Amino acid sequence: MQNLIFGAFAALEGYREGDAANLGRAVYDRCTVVALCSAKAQNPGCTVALVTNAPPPEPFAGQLQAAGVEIWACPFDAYRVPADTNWALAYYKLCAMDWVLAHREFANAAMIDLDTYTQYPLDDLWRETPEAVLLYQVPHAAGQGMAQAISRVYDTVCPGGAPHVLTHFGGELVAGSQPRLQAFMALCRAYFGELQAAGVTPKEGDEAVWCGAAYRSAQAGQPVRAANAYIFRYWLGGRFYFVSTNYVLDPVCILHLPGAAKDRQLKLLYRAYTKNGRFPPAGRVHRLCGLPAARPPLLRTLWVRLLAKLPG
Ligand SMILES: [Mn+2]
Repeated sequence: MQNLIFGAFAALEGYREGDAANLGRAVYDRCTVVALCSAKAQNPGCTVALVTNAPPPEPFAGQLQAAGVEIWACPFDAYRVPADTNWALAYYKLCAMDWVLAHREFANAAMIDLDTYTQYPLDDLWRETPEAVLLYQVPHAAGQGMAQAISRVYDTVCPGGAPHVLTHFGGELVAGSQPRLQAFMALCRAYFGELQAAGVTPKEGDEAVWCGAAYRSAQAGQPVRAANAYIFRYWLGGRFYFVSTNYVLDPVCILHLPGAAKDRQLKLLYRAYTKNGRFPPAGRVHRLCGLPAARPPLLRTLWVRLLAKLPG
């Protein structure tokens, strides 16, 4: 049985994407082409699919199909929250994972965000998925605003044992074997149901649900692991430039480029791909993304070596 890589995209009239203003459909369509065509290029033996309630228009649909990416229609009929909720559309990822488990056969699957670029095959990820569900662990301390909010949401549903401190997992990658994902989604459904019953709609979107389910999964002896060797968030903004040299040293497979990169770096990758029919070489992708040199600054290094040699 094949392994599956898929992305989920939903559009609903009047629904919000996230913190940033809604960017407009074409921005997401370009990202979809980059994310899924690069995933297919690096993983030709995997089924790669877009799961969506709003299939992309031309030329994007044709570009996906030409690369061997399938488009699967999945209604947004579960995990719906009020339209004005922050990250309301991101809840579709939970709906899409449920749908894939109910309607498709696969050995292992990875759902990935569509503001990503896959630079290496996921072969090693598939070695881990029979052992655990893997999620990207956001490097947030317990007191970081979003991490804390996710824990507080859990407290409202489970006051016994509060205050809980949950691990902050993002929703940019959710991977596992078919049976592990089945068990994990049962926990997601149950937790989301409890939130609904308590009248709580997390402002943190799907992440609050993944985190609650991951917390319970670990407690139930069903392991959840950090997927950080396979995907990493690179924030490329001028005020929040949070990056790592792990794009090239012990390199991750998937570059996640959230925020403004959707309409900058990923747009330029789309242009290069559609112009040349293939993605640029790795070095050019890294330069385009403004990732830091994977070596220490020369003069500072020499100066510190010199100081260390001096007696004192
Ligand atoms: Mn993302």
